[in-house]
Amino acid sequence: MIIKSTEFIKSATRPDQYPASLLAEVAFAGRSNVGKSSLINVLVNRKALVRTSNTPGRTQLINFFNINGEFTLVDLPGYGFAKVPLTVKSQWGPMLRTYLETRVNLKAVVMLFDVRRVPREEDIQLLDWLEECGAPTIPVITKIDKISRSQRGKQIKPILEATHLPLEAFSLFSAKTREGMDEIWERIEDAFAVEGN
Ligand SMILES: Nc1nc2c(ncn2[C@@H]2O[C@H](COP(=O)(O)OP(=O)(O)O)[C@@H](O)[C@H]2O)c(=O)[nH]1
Ligand SMILES: [Mg+2]
Repeated sequence: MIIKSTEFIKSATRPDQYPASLLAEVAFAGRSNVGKSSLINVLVNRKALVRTSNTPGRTQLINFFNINGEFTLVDLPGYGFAKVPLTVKSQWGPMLRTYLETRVNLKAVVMLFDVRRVPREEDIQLLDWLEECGAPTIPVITKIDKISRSQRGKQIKPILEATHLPLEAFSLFSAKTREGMDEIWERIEDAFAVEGN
């Protein structure tokens, strides 16, 4: 993928605030601090198109970015951060489900898993919602640089068990080394290419 331009379009919580443009769209989902924003920045080769953070749980908006004037990347709000107020927590599910159910131009959702963490109930819940929404899921195990190559199999096993997905379903990624970037782009481009999806 050659990136010619990147532009923040807007933030939204409700469908009437989503961009009217129905360009092909790919969204990024996963718990707070898993590395969604970092993955997007690596994919578009920009240091800070999307703000990354050590204070997870802040982004409770759906953020839309236009790429090359051709398609849209969507940074979805994270979940699972203990310090987020309960009111915000209770809004997260409906906000996300509404987006997944109503966004007709959604072509794929990249779902991230931290290689060092065992998936929790919310992750599995989200996977179920993604399955229902009709757009294909692209599962990614990220922060792969944090563990040695020899530890990979052992670290990944709990993720495979919890998600019931085979190893081949996952792309392995590191925002630090950019390992896996080309493969994730290929999978996104494949999803864009599917007619009528
Ligand atoms: N070592 C390493 N750190 C990462 C990676 N991806 C994200 N991070 C760090 O994890 C933190 C959260 O990342 P961010 O992209 O803001 O997560 P988000 O909340 O899911 O958007 C930041 O401090 C990032 O620098 C990665 O692949 N490797
Ligand atoms: Mg983020």
